[in-house]
This record gives sequence, C-alpha cells and structure tokens, in this order.
Amino acid sequence: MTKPFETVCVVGLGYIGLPTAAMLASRKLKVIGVDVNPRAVNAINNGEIHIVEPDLDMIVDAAVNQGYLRATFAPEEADAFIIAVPTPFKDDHIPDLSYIEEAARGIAKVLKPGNLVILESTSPVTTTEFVADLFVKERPDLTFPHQDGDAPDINIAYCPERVLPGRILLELIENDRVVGGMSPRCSKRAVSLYETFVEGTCVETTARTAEMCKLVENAYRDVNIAFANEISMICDELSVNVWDVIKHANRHPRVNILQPGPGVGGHCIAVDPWFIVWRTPELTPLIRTAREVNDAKPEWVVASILSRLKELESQGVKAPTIACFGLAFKPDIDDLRESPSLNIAETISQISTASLLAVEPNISELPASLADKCELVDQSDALARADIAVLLVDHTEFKAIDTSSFPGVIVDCRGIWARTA
Ligand code: SAJ
Repeated sequence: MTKPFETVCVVGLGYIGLPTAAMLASRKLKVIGVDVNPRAVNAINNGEIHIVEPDLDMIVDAAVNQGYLRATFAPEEADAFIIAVPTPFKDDHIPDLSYIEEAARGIAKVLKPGNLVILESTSPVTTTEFVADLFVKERPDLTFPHQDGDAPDINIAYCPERVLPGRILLELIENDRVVGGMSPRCSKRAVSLYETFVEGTCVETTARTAEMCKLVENAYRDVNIAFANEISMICDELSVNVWDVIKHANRHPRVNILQPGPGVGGHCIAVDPWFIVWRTPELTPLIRTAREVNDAKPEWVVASILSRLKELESQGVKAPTIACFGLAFKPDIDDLRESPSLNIAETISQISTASLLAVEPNISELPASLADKCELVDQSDALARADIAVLLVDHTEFKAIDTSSFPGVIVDCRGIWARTA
C-alpha cells in the first residue's frame, strides 16, 4: 500500500506552478512553493500574487492564511515534487534546460525513498530521462525507474500542463491530463496525485509519449495559424476578403481554419515547435516553415502600415499619426511577452517618423521599449487623433468600437473592424 500524499513541493511559481500549488493547497495538502524570485516568494507569503490570473489571488490568500501554502527559495523534503520552471530557447532555437537542471539538483538533495517527482515544464522528448540520469548521479544511494524496473525508491513521471492563460484555474480542474510515467507504477502514482484536484480524465502513458504529446499540441496549433496567416497574405494580394473566405470555407463540414492575426505570441506556441525541430531537424520542414511564416507576419503588417502611410503622405497629409490598438499577445490579457503586436508598435516607432499612439486597456504604463516614442491613450482619444488606426488585438473593448465614422485608414489584423489586413 502506498502512503497518500501529505506534502508536495512545487518548484517554479509562475503561471503554471503557482496555480497548481494553490490548487493542491486548496485540497488541504501541505504545499511548499519554491522560486528563485524574491518578489514572487514575498508576495505569496503575504497571501498575494505576482502574476495576473482571475481568482488566483483569492485561492492563494486562503491557502497561505490557513497554513497550507508557503513559499521559499530551495526545495524541502516532501512526498511529491512538481517541476514547473520555464524552458526557453537559446540562440538558434536550442532549448535551454538549465532551469530544469537547477530544479532537479535542488530536489535531488532532499529526495527520500517513496518520493514521486513529476516534470511539468514543456520539454524536448527525453528530458524526463535526462532528469532521471541527473538524479542517479546526484543520489547513488537511491534507485530510479529506468534502473530498477517497477519498484524503485523514486517514481518519476512527465505530465504537461495544457491550461489557457485567463482560464487557468478552471482548466486545471476540467482538462484531461496526459500522465507519462517512466514505468506503469510511476504513472499510477502521479495520477493519484492529480486526482486530488483534476476532474478530467488522467490518461496513463509513457514519459516520451507525454513529452511529444505536449509539443505536438502546440505545433498543431502553430501550423494551423500559419496556414491562416499565409491565406491572409494571399487574399490581400488578390484583393479578396480573408475573413469572408475563412468564414465561408469553415461551413464545409470537414474544414476548420483558424484566424489570421499579426503573428503568434506568448511563451508556448511560438517556442515549443522548435523543440521538435531541434530534435529531428531533417524531419520537420512543415513545422519549421510554419514557425517562419508566423514569425514573419509582424514584418508583413509593418510593411502594410508603411505603405498606407506613404499613400497618405502622397495625398498631402502632414505629420500623420498612427494608433495601435492592442499590445498584448492575445485578447483580454495584460501579457506582453513575445507579443507580435508590441513588436509591430516598436518597429513602427523605430523606422517611421509618424507620431505613434497605443491603446492597451490592460496596462497602465508602456513598456520601456516604447516609453519615449509612443503615447498610451484611451480609445476615443486615439480615434480622434489617428490618421491610421491599426487593430492588432481583438480585446473585448475594441470589438464594441463603431468605426463607421472614423475618417482615417483602418488596418485590421483581426477582422473585427474594416477588413483590410
Ligand atoms: N492566435 C492566432 N490565431 C488563432 C489562435 C491564436 O493568431 O486562431 C495567436 C494568438 O493571438 C496568440 C498566439 O496565437 O498570439 C497563441 O495564443 P493561443 O491562445 O493559441 O495559445 P496560448 O499560447 O495562450 O496557450 C497555448 C494553448 N495550446 C493550445 O491551444 C494547443 C494552451 O492550451 C497551452 O497550455 C499553452 O499554449 C501552453 O502553456 O503550452
């Protein structure tokens, strides 16, 4: 009989680790959260949060006040460990596993027989084995699944997160989980931890399958967005309305084209496909090309804005003003990480002499890269002053704007106003 989990140590308290820690704590497990960022650790120990996610503040506050969650800087002894640290890439899109390595080294120091370790960070295939090998080197006194069949001292599994920012708490509970143990017993043990809060189905598989599954999900979305983005550029060239094309094509029972936009942002879809390309470069022309198509879309939008600007100047408009609507990487969030919209505004500010305005209802201050070259204004101010209005993000507020009386040029990258890009 395996002992039920009483204490869980979650390493990495970002967009995935903190909600997961809070969820486990809300089920009355003792949770030790670990992060290298003092701002995060201090905020959490005060019952506050350092990230933006609906309702998370209430759950963290309750968990901390009731004594089920506390944050610190290094892993401590626990029954289970969850690694939820970032996996960015270095130059040439080579995955940077240094955060995982550091987390695993910290955990290795406090491992005890009977422990479970789950890697949740999005990772190239075989990273779970890399973690297991690291444990073997650090802790020769313990046995691990790849050395000792199905009865090792330590169980190890890979279980990717699949939640959507803005809906994290809901999706943590409702989504199905792919649980990839290094042995069937490892999978079962990991499932028993997730079942404390997951209401979706926990599917058991191998670690490599679970790793690949996560990468494939995001690459699938990337390839499909690239298709939509390519169609949008072709339609622009042929003076065809892309939004109508997609809407009508999607009436076909087996067609479901995604929406074009100014490019793909965030830390997931724009990054994870490269982990597949890195492992198997000869076998990934489609996945690589999709990345390149999506990465090139902001440049295409900039060129489109500049050509409209040139037209206005040739018509005698002096000192034109451009207003960018939206800087976040997707609708209704404040997250500017890897945002193509921010990238477009920055490029315009660097290469054009036009005055630049930005409307971003989810932030109160412009990022440093735009601070002295752009003015953050509200939407009515922007519409009153702009010669060119560029719709970059389909925030709810922007969908309600009636642009019929706007006298200037509209470049709409999201298909919610006049339909040009
Ligand atoms: N986008 C488009 N057109 C679309 C859909 C999205 O241009 O039709 C753009 C968005 O504007 C944004 C980017 O793609 O810039 C990514 O947004 P997203 O909503 O597709 O995804 P993320 O990055 O917020 O979250 C994704 C999700 N993965 C999938 O939907 C397969 C989420 O479930 C994952 O948990 C998350 O990545 C992650 O952490 O990996």
